[in-house]
Amino acid sequence: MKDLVSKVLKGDPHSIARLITLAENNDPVATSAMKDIHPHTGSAHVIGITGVMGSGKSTLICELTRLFRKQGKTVGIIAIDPTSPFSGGALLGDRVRMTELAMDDGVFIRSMGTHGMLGGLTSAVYDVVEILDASGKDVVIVETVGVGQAEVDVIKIADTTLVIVVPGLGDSIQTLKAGIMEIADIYVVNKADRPGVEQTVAEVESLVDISCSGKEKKIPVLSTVAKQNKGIDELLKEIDKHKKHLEKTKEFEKQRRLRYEAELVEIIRKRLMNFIFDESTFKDKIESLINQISKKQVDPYTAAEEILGKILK
Ligand SMILES: Nc1nc2c(ncn2[C@@H]2O[C@H](COP(=O)(O)OP(=O)(O)OP(=O)(O)O)[C@@H](O)[C@H]2O)c(=O)[nH]1
Ligand SMILES: [Mg+2]
Repeated sequence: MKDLVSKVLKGDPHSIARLITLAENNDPVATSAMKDIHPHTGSAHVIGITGVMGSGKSTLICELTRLFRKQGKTVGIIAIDPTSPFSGGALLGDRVRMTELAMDDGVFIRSMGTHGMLGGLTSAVYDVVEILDASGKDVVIVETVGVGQAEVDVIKIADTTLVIVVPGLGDSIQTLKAGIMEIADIYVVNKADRPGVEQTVAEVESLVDISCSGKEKKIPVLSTVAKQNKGIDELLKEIDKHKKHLEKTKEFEKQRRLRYEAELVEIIRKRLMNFIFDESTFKDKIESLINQISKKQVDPYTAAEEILGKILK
């Protein structure tokens, strides 16, 4: 185990992959390794990228990664793929772009299924971010599709969050209005080669004006054509600017605390759920309470209080 940790800290890709798999499987070895790894984390810039399905997130990540590599930075990429129950494969958008990145030693790509996630992100995602950070990656990018809790949770993990929208999709603007407006640090209107881009940019900007009114910092809105590598330089500049802004203000620390709080809550939640629902101590009790609830001998609240009372004892 010590050997595994020291190899991960040296950036060995096989050891990184192995530890991630152990973490995904809730292996006790991983728990122990994660404890050793934590002191070595904190230097990676974590970037979250969310947006509707097919908006070009993966393509954008590939292009951004290329630029980071040109700057000599190493990159870890985590693609959270809700459509696939499999994990471990590399499922980033464009194959040619992918292959090029996959052959680069300075890039580590991992895809994770949302299988088994209860709405939000599992603690395994937090683990993977920590592992890649500790392995020396300068940048860690997390891709999530903009549906449900996972996209809201990504802001808790990421120092800098990008929300991707595309022209002509009234839907994506509606989604923004419906509440993810607050999560973006940078808006990207990708597929700017498509008709309607000016209108979409204008719509996003007017939403930004409303949500940023009275604040000193306005959220930037950029347009890109990821497929043709257009606008990526400017995007990278905005990302760097945001990072500098975080470092200059107290925001960076605040953001990190948000991540650790989310991670702590997730670990406790998972452990408690396992304790209550997997341990045999409670299994029979729960079965019998469910029977009683069905027969109206007890109500669900009283039953829940009985279980909680046992834990708190
Ligand atoms: N026209 C146009 N197509 C693009 C652009 N960027 C990406 N695409 C294409 O859009 C499709 C989806 O791209 P992805 O990068 O896989 O999008 P994604 O958001 O990662 O998709 P999911 O992970 O499935 O949600 C691909 O066929 C890309 O080639 C762009 O700027 N313009
Ligand atoms: Mg993708």
